[in-house]
Amino acid sequence: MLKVKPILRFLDLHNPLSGLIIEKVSVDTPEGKREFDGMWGSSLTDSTARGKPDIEALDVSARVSMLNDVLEVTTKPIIYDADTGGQIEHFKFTVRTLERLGVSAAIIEDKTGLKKNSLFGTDVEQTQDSIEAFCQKIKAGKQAQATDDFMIIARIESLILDKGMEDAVKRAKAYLAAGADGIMIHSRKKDPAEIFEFCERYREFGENKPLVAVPTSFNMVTEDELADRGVNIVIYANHLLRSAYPAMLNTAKTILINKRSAECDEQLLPVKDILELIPGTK
Ligand code: SPV
Ligand code: MG
Repeated sequence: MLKVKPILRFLDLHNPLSGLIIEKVSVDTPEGKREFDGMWGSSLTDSTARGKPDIEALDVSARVSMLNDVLEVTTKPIIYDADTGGQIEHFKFTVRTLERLGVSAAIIEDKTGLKKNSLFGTDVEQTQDSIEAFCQKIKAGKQAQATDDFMIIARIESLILDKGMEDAVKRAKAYLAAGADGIMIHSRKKDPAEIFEFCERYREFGENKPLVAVPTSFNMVTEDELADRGVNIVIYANHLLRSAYPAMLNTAKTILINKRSAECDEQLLPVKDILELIPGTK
């Protein structure tokens, strides 16, 4: 898919129903049918959906069990958010498990210790891993793979942690040399300038390995603008859950206010449609 499309778009996954939306939704445009290419197994939305903080509190077995349920009813590729990847000795098993399950890629981020969500930036304590230790983790993961198909993408947190562009570029080179199949560069700025600068520097390596961007903060940037700068995968990391939560909260409040459900019905999926949403229910 990476070879034939200019840019791939992924959307957050937190249960099989969100997976089915990603699988099936499409819009007709003057350039033809447009759809999502795959699912992002977000640590933030998977944790949030289960009422847990995004600090690797959900263990790998719980995360994998959700993916397994998703894969029973969908077919599109999954990129799994593997957080820090955990201990190197444990990461090897995670890779084997994901690969066996049919997940396409895992992204590990170069942080160590208690992981906090990147979008907190420097508001919370977050520790970046050393280049040497993180390269060891990448190498161990690549060695653990049973086939050539699975991808391990290295995520750089230098811009998130205000360590600067030079640090980000240095790490990208080192991680690719250690065997990473691609790089994810993250930023929490509203302006995409630092992402664009990184893209330019990255293409100078001449490596041609996929580059991943997650435009949650710099959300004015378009897919075309990212593709023009050499981004290969764009991830909308949390948007399905962020849209579901206010809708559910509003329904709950409307019932409380009115002491009945008639007032919220207009905004809901009709009962007939929920019964027929999943094929085979009848
Ligand atoms: C996630 O979706 O869990 C991510 C992306 O890791 S972010 O929340 O921006 O760190
Ligand atoms: Mg995450």
